[in-house]
Amino acid sequence: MAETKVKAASKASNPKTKSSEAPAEGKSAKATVKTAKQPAATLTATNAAAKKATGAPKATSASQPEFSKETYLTWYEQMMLMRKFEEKAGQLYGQQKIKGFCHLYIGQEACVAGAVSALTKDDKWITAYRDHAHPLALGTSPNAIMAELFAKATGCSKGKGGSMHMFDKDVNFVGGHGIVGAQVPMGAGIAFAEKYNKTGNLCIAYMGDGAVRQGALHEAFNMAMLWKLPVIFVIENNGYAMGTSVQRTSNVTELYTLGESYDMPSEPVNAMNVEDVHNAVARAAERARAGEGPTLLEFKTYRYKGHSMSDPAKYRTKDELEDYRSRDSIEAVRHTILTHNMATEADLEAIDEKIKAQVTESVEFAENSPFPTADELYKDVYVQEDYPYIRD
Ligand SMILES: Cc1ncc(C[n+]2csc(CCOP(=O)(O)OP(=O)(O)O)c2C)c(N)n1
Ligand SMILES: [Mg+2]
Repeated sequence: MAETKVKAASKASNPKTKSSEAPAEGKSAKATVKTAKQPAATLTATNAAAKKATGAPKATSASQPEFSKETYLTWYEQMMLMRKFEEKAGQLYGQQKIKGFCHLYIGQEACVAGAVSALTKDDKWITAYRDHAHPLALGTSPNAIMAELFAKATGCSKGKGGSMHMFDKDVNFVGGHGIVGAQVPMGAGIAFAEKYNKTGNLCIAYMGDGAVRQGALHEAFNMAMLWKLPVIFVIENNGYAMGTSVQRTSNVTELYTLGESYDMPSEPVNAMNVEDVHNAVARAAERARAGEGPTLLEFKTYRYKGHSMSDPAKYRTKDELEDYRSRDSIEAVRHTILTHNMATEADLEAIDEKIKAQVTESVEFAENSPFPTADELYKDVYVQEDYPYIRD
């Protein structure tokens, strides 16, 4: 059984493998998926799953590992790169090398790593402004992301996007969006194009818990269900929209239930656990590729830092932060790797050293790159090349 699952994992983590070809997932996970058509008994199970999703992570050390060694090592490296890159970005912001807005993803790494392993390289990604980790995991060079933070011409958005507007067409990352919730209908639109062009690809659209109160989200959910679009909507519920907790925003605090109004399969996911993220995204991808339409996943996660660099996060307790830190997704993966002898401490240290060198190189690259020239100002604004309505 464990052997089958390990094989399943390595197949699903192969970028060239379509998730629709991946073997069936775990039984317990399936029980958490529901639509409004399911009987009341399943609804109760789902609510229990919601509670479980906010609770302690699964003890991965006692049982057999769910995934292959390669998958765990890839997750470790990807998540460690996200964290070290952002810790450095935070320091550089303090030194005023990086200016403007800067929202860090530290604590939320599993939300991206688990999805990358469950999708293919051809799938499309879109998110909000907390957007450094997504392209990093998709394969954008750290140099191009650091240079973008420095507003340099060698950045992935040519230095004109900054922290909130990372883009990289080469890895199918469609941004990086500063207007809360704006990327949700865009994600549905991208999925529409994939369906229209019969590509077999899907779009994964991330949003924060604050974005779910936007009207456009409900229009997008309705149309995505009506047209059975291949889209995975992901709410990264990190508990707060700036300084406002989910509980202060609405009486509906189990955010995955918002999909029920549209009969959208919806489930809560313990996103401090990368395995759970992978499994939930793989299930959603399978449905999308089978023509069954969208899924709404509520990733229960946490950001260790404030909303942005200017937020001291005084609205939450130290105990709350420590509780999440004790369930850190990178530490959990590290623990699984070591307890199952997938690698030694020395092997992991070698990965850490490699990442440190990559981050150092990205800073040097950004420092030594030029700023965009003034003639870049009107470029990349419209597809058409002449601007008859702009006069000097
Ligand atoms: C339409 C709109 N309204 C308000 C803002 C200001 N704003 C920026 S971030 C933010 C909070 C969003 O929180 P959430 O969606 O939970 O994402 P998180 O920062 O937690 O990742 C707000 C209100 C905005 N950018 N766009
Ligand atoms: Mg939030």
